Amino acid sequence: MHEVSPPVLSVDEVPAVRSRYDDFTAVHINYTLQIHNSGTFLPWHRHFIWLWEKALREECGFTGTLSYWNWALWPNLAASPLFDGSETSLSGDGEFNPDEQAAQLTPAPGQTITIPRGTGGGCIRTGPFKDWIINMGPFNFNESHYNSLPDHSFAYNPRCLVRSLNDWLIQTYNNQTVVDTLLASPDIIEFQNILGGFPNPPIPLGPHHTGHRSLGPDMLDFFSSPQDPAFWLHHGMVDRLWTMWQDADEMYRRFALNGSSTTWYKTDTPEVTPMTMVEFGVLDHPRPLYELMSPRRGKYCYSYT
Ligand SMILES: [Cu+2]
Repeated sequence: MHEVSPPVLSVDEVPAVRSRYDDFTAVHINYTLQIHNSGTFLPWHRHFIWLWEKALREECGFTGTLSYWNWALWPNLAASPLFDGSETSLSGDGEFNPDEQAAQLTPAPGQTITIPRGTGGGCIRTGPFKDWIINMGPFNFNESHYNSLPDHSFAYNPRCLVRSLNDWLIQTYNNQTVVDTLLASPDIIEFQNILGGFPNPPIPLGPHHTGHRSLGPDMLDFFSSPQDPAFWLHHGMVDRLWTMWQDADEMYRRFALNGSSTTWYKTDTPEVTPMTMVEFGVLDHPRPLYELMSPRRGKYCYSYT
């Protein structure tokens, strides 16, 4: 029997939490070992970004709606309106860091992929998030294989936001062919395998992972990635594609779920069902998954174009 860390009971008392934004990051960290590569991944993140939009609208006076990063539209990240470094962007690349190296990944036994380094690797240079301070992380990816959260999970560690734009990743793994293949998935198992890339991926490295990786180390952080504001638009795209896939077959896909509620599909928790409860710490009360399966039911009322 594996131990999974208990939920955050009071994020307000966590030293690293210095802002409302940090509440969201701390909650994501706290549930990381349940909500990724698991049966709760899609509905949990749907509700997480919905809570974010709600906070923006109700607490920050935002009158718009959460948008999404349509990966395939922008094969050159630095030329996209999202990451061109302009005042209306989410800021662009980081300073060039000569120490950043190409990465070698082994997504399956006997299979090695060399990912060229990105173009930055240092603190963000331009745009609205220049001089932005993030307070949590970084985490070592191997810590995601633990059964409980690392000791330093909520330590206060103020630092700049680092980016390293990587067009190769976006062009290779987040192109329209990949998106079309994902949408053609016959069942939720295949949909999750293609999106997540693990385990036994039909396409090595899924577009969820590579979208994170294409922006650099802070966005790639398995625990604290919400600290990069692009997180919300990346997960907007994930939610959009899940919505499109669900909408294509109301009868069989609306409540289709696959996996346990432990990260890496560990079997120490049962297979999720629509009745499985998921938690959101200080952000919301626990919800059964069935409430999170349709953008047009219950509390939700949104659609994608
Ligand atoms: Cu996440």
